[in-house]
Amino acid sequence: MGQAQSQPEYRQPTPPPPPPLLEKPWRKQEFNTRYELLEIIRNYETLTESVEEPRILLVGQIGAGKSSFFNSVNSIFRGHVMLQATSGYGDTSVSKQYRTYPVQDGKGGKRLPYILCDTMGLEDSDYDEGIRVEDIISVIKGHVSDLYEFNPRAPITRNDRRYREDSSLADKVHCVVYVVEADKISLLGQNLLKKMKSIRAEVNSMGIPQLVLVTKIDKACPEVKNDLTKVYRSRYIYEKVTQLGQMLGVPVSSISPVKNYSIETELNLHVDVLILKALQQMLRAADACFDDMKLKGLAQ
Ligand SMILES: Nc1nc2c(ncn2[C@@H]2O[C@H](COP(=O)(O)OP(=O)(O)OP(=O)(O)O)[C@@H](O)[C@H]2O)c(=O)[nH]1
Ligand SMILES: [Mg+2]
Repeated sequence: MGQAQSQPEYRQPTPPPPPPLLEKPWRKQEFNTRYELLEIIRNYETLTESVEEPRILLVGQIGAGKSSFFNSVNSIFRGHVMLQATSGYGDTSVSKQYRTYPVQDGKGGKRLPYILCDTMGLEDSDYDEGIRVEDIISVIKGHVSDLYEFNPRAPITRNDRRYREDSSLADKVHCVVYVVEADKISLLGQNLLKKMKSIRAEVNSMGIPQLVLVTKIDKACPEVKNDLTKVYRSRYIYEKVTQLGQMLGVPVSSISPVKNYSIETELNLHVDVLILKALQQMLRAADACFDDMKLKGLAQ
């Protein structure tokens, strides 16, 4: 018998990586709609007697871009980039206080019909760090008033002078927005997810709509950094948004990707359109909250 000839080892050629841009966008978005969106938001009305200004609450990890989102919305309506809420990077949350921000339509202009509520960041730790879940729930129920300084070691109590015992429907939150960084979705820690899930469970039981804002899309994908209009064709952003939807148990349709104003000094049409679109979603969600409350006889 002849010796078996050793066959040359056959190696599968490594397939080329999929192209970074999808052929079709995963969501339709025109980028020349800034004017229409501004008008829709300016003319928004709640159609609910008891509440004129829906409260939109921003919740999320430290440094996720909550304060920057308020600054971005404020900048768009002011007509130039503004840094009203303190933002930046810190070892602990830069925002320590509960802040409720109305937005003005231009300098000295009329007050726009919604309030953005900014909180201290959540920490991915088991210890007394970052905002407490109980405090977020108290905020949602309308018990916490503007300028309350969160204490990571103890939740707000009835004895605090900023505790509002009898909160009205107008004091409560009408849409909860979870803010998550696009470039950190795979890195969300278990403790942080646990905190977000317990907030979600509580908010679900209160019947308040919940949305997700994915920030820093410019940091997560170079194609998007070069051209924001590619956001809905970015394979990476699509994969991350889908993954986040599964992690938080929310539909992809409730997730809005944005880039906040961070280093720029001038407004940009494409940045504005994504921010305004996200805000429009939040106002629509608040409307759903009011419709539900009317059905339950809790609002007129
Ligand atoms: N490139 C980029 N940077 C962003 C974006 N959003 C926020 N940043 C930057 O991220 C840092 C943190 O943003 P903040 O708005 O302070 O985050 P925060 O969620 O309010 O953080 P805490 O108050 O500490 O909980 C700041 O330096 C911002 O300029 C974004 O969309 N893109
Ligand atoms: Mg902040």
